[in-house]
Amino acid sequence: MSNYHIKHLEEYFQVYRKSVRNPEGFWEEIAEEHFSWRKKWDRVLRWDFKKPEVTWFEGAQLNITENCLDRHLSTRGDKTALLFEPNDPKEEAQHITYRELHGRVCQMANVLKAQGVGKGDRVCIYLPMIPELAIALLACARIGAIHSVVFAGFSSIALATRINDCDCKMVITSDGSYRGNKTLDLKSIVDAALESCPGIEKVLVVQRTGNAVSMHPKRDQWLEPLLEEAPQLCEAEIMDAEDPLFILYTSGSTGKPKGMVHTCGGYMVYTAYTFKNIFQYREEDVYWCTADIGWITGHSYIVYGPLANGATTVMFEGVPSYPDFGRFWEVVQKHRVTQFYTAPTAIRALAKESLEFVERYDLSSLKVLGSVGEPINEEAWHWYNNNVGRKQSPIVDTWWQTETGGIMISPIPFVTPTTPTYATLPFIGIQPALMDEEGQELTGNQVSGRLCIKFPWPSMARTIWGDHQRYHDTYFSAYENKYFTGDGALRDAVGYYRITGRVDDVIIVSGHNLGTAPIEDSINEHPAVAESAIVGFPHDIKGNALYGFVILKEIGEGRNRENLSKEINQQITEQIGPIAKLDKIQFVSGLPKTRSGKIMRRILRKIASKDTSNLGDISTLLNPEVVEEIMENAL
Ligand code: 7RM
Repeated sequence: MSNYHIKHLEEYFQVYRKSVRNPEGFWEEIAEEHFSWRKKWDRVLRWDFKKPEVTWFEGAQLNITENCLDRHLSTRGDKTALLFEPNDPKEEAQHITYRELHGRVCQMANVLKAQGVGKGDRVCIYLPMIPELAIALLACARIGAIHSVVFAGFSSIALATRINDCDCKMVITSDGSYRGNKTLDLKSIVDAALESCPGIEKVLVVQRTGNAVSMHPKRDQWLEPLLEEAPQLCEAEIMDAEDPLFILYTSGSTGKPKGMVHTCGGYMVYTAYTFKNIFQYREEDVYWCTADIGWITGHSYIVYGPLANGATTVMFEGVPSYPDFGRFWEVVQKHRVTQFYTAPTAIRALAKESLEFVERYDLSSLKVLGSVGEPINEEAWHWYNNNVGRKQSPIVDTWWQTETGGIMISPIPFVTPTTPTYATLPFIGIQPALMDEEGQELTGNQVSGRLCIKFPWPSMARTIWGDHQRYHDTYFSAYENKYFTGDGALRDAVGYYRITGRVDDVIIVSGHNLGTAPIEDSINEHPAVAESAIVGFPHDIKGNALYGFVILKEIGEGRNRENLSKEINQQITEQIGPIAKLDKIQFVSGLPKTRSGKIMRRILRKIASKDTSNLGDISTLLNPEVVEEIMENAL
């Protein structure tokens, strides 16, 4: 018997030791006993972090959708797989069984094939949180096409960049999307993007909102009529374990977004195994992750991880504030949700509202609460624990990344004693290391440094699409033979990890990673702007908000600063999306720079956070006088 389901702390330590002493033996056993393979591997692991090159289950063949769908049909055919909760609480929820989901995935897979999509082709998915989104991912996986989901809050320019980077030939989208009391016109965003995407041959459009859209002849088709005619059976394409399953873009501190490539075999094994343990998932549970499938959390812990375990996974179309701030809890009560997984930013927003919104509902079904996306502050942790968990549901603070594919550091509920703000212990098979400034590993406890991982795990991204060199440089060049996460962390006296935040120029706003460089580039394109620098500052709800320091060329006739601020945010919204808008814009005459011309963000960060008691050494600056001016006019 392998250790698929860990039930107490001693067992965790014992299995952890086993996974570190003999990783290949350990993962082989998990893979063998809990998944269906068309062909077993020739070799469990091959790795070299210098190149870098990592393969898991080399030579094995499988299709992840057979594991997520087909193999459940005989035992769970009538069980709800997807539980769709619409934006409007008056619209009925949909319970889609495993049998029905299998049929619908096959139908969509057949449509994709008929439209010329084949194994290895890239398909961009730009959809709201409706069942067709999950179905589209699985349909691509069914036929071996590589999905690239773009979060439907990104602008047309951001969408076009992602479509072109991996050369997608198709886009799957919808006429529109509902978000609270708003209706967004997704199709026209796609139309605008496609003006600069010559590689797109076909656009399939799901009808959701019924608003008027323009359909480009030959290129665009409504999906429903095609689905209706498609057969409900589609033979699964046989994939190699190391064939790409999907690409998902994440922001870096510089340059264009990075298309992280995840592969079939290892990703399946690791997301399924972490899901089972970190949510202590049991057959009769109703699991709800509030993330959007446009992010890695949705890929791994709404779609693949839960379905691989035959779970019931809730997909929620709406927002926490609509029709009022009780919506999450209303849904928990309505569907008797047992595991609830959300982001600190949502918790903080809800904690600001009246407690009545929580108290109104029966939350007794909840067993496990999860947190992901950014550090959870102590206050939010206690609010969540006291009011949502009624001090009975352990909180799993799960640390991981788009690049890691699955949860890396997290308590196992009812197994690992939790401590507020701590992600606690590495998950089975994960070997973290903290590094000092000199590149030495900090051994022992009560140390803090930069967080690395020193041994491969099955769901790690294998490359950046089209740029393996950048994959090497970003993650494997800072410390020899280690994967560098970009985060800082501390290890306390008992060996628990606490993630302290990014140590690079990525800022996490409401749980979304934003690179400063692309935002600065966008601002600098404004004709009145000479130069700019973005930093994060603490924000009650968003965790961090963006503060822009902007040098103007000269303000032309009829332009004032207030208008300019609006125009700058408008420009950011168009080029990146509303999530990257600046909360504060300060016009300055210069930016503090080192002699080599680098902006000293450290100083700007302190000014933006109103923490100017100790600015550190500014004598090495090229222009120390500008610091005084910026401080005086700080917002
Ligand atoms: C899953 C996800 C990754 C970055 C990561 C961290 C931060 C995520 C936590 C966290 C503290 C956590 N993928 N982060 N989870 N920081 N505690 N539990 O969010 O690629 O979008 O972001 O998010 O900085 O490097 S992501």
